[in-house]
Amino acid sequence: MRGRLFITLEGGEGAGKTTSLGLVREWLQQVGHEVVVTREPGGTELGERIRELLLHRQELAISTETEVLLMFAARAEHLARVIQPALAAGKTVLCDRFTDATYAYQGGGRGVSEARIAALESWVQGDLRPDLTLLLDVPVDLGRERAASARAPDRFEREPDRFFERVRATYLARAAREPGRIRVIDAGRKPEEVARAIAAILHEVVHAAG
Ligand code: Z5A
Repeated sequence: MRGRLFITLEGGEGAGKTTSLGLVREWLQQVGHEVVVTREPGGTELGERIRELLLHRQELAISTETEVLLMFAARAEHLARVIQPALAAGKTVLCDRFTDATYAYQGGGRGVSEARIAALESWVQGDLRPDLTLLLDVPVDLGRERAASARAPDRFEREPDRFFERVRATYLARAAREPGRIRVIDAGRKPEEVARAIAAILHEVVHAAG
């Protein structure tokens, strides 16, 4: 069995992460990886409760600082109970969003300094970072259109377009700084074209990892 890769999917709303997740899992399983699929915020019982508070309890006022700390509280639990044990057991972890989302949404979107997020990242993760991040990039208006037709908006999805423009810009800036880890996929294309682009990246990166 092959494994032990930590792969994350990122992107703005409606970018197609959920759609792509199944495809990535199948691809990895076909080449012999035992895959654990999980998500953030969430992935543990406590994390899912934090997710509910953060996304769906719209009547609750949550300050920006509290929001960042809750994201990292959920992440600490997720790492301790799911991600690190799976990696230690030789499994590949496929996670729908991770810390790049905190930089994009709480950093770019809400204006929290990168240094504060980086301090929490070091504390909670030590030196663990994803091996590969698939960043599904889509223009904000197209992503919002797709998401709106898919389901009711969560607390983030009520933010104005300019919030999501900052989120997108932060993701792309991070990808420009870390082009080896963060691979940008033009997700504005047809699903089959997006799928082909993802498969090509997986082929290159996963085979290079051995
Ligand atoms: N968040 C945060 O702020 N800080 C953090 O640290 C973390 C998260 C970890 C929940 O994330 C929220 O948490 C998120 C950021 C915040 N808030 N927002 N926005 P989530 O990942 O659970 O929720 P989401 O980003 O809102 O996911 P989504 O809207 O479900 O997007 P998606 O998974 O990328 O899209 P999808 O469900 O695959 O596709 C949406 C629709 O588009 C659906 O009808 C598809 O059939 C369609 N679709 C997908 N691809 C295509 C293509 N290529 N063509 C046409 N139509 C398509």
